[in-house]
Amino acid sequence: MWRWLASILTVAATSIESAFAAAATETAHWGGFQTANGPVAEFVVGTYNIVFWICLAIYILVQGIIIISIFAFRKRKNRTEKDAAKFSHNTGIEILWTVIPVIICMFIGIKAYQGIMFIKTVPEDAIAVDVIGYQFNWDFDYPDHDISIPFTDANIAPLKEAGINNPVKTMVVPQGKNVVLNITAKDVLHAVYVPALGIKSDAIPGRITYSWFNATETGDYLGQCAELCGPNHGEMYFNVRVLPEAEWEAWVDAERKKKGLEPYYAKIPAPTEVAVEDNSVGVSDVQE
Ligand SMILES: [Cu+2]
Repeated sequence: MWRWLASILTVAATSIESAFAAAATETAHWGGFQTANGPVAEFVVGTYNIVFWICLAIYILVQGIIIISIFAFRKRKNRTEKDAAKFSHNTGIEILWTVIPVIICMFIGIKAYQGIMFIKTVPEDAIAVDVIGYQFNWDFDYPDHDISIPFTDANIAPLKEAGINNPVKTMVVPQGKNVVLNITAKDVLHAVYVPALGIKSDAIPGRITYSWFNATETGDYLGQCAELCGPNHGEMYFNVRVLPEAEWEAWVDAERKKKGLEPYYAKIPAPTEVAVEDNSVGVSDVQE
């Protein structure tokens, strides 16, 4: 019996030890989440953490009561049926174990509702990217900038780390700016999933769903399809590259140049700005 108990304790100690070892690395949360990048991901991971600790406390409480009961109330030689407790109800405890779970559920419900409102309220200044899923890839179009992502790249660090060698498309976004993804699909259901940025949204044919984020750290972040959509669903990866704002603007202008379009962000020469101001005065004069 004691050997059995010792082996259980050893397993528990080993799991706790490995959990804390994982917590020490920055790349992965020991509950399974990637390091949150930006306010949306922080809200998602923060809410998960609160719920996780509540669950852990309940688990320890319930298991503790079970283990104590097994040992304290086990059958003993000098005990007979007459020694057993005869009560079947305890009003105080029954009120307590009704009220406490209600409070916990209400707290989690309110927290989840706040999260949904936060995730679904897109900031007005968000830069739009249209995301279109199809079997088995993604299109990323920038409607305000008249560009789309044409290139694929197999040489992306998070892909390499995950053992993925297929070339994938890279959505390029600026650091510290609000970005909204307008998501749809061409054929069947897909889902856009970028764990580090807190994005997970269904891509539904004939419907537009949306999701926003604001990446505070630069770098490459692995995304994938999270809705079983066919035989190559497991290879429907993409990359999100977060660039410093100035570099992103230069990238937009370079992509526009490839299409023969004027730069979007490069500064307009001073004389033109003066001319625009003069015109506006003229227009307002006419209107008056
Ligand atoms: Cu899929």
